[in-house]
Amino acid sequence: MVGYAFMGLAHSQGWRNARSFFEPALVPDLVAIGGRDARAAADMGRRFGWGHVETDWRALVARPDVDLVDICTPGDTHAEIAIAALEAGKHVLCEKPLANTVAEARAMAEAARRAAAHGVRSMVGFTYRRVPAIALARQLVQQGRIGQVRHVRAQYLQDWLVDPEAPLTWRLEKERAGSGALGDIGAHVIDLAHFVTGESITGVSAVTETFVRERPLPGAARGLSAEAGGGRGRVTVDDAAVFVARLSGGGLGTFEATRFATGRKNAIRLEVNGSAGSLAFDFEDMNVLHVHDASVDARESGFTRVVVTEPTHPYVEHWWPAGHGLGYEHAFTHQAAELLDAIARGVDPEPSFADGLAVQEVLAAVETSAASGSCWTPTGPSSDG
Ligand code: SOE
Repeated sequence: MVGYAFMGLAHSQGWRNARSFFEPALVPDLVAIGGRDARAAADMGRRFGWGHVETDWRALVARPDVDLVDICTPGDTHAEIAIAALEAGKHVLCEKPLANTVAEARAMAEAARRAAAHGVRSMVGFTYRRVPAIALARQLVQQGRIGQVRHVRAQYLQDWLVDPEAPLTWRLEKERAGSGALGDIGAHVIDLAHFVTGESITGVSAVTETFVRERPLPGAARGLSAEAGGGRGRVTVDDAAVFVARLSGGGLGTFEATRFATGRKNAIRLEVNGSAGSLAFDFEDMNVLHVHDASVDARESGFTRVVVTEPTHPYVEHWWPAGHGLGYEHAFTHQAAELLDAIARGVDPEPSFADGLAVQEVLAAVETSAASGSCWTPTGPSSDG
């Protein structure tokens, strides 16, 4: 695994729990953890039982005892590491968004396609697909239970940047992160819309905004001077992105991704309205899916609150008895287990790098639309044509 921060933690516990709860045909051996800061990597290695520490990702990829490379680094390094690993014949799990640009994502999808011809597998980490209630939503759409999709309403709301003095971390640097709320969290809801509906986004009209354009550099919080890495820096990504979309089946989508939704910590909301019913999900109540069946007599119809913890629901049989519920981390265990299973069975897992590329194309279209402003019509005296 390359990277040891938040995603490194989430993935590490995923690999460990996959082994115990899913009993995969291929048992993961945590061979080596890599990262520039040897102390931080070693600390993670100790906590989760990684066997070795490598400070150069190239050395990690070259190890003959490494069969799979898990990339948990910022987006600016994904393409280089993933392509090198695939060309070295190693399976790859890569965090989202797949890359920082469409060109990189395309090169990665190409490398994945070439590698797959030799049995080398790749997957992109859109983990929320593996929340049981979301997986159930997809099953219901596939079974035709909501009919033709008319609307997708998707939001990913966080608030960790509301404070203008919150530090300027790598997530706020275009060169490292590619984009801001759009790529970091908007990518998740774009992928969920694709996954749940089975359709793709064919076009967008977007606005983006950066509310706070300058922030203290991380060193400032540690009392460093401007010369030594303190001071203030410019935010080069969006804080929020809002867009409307058309779906390949003729429906309409509205999307919102923001780090300025004061009071919302990790609210992923998805509602799909179809000709025969609707589905609604909110990650803040992640074990629940609201299901509306329009064929039920009007006197009794409405949204049913389905608690998605039955052993017959996706993934749940591997965990606790009905009603005990799963959390954020379980989706990472499901991800690890499904990748191991795909490798063992010799099939290509999902979401593929091609799925990651499809999301990247939407991200790029949103940025192009927002920058051009061509669909933007100001209100006021001149707006009556
Ligand atoms: C930060 O905004 C972040 O950690 C994202 O990078 C993750 O993808 C998201 O799931 C939670 O928030």
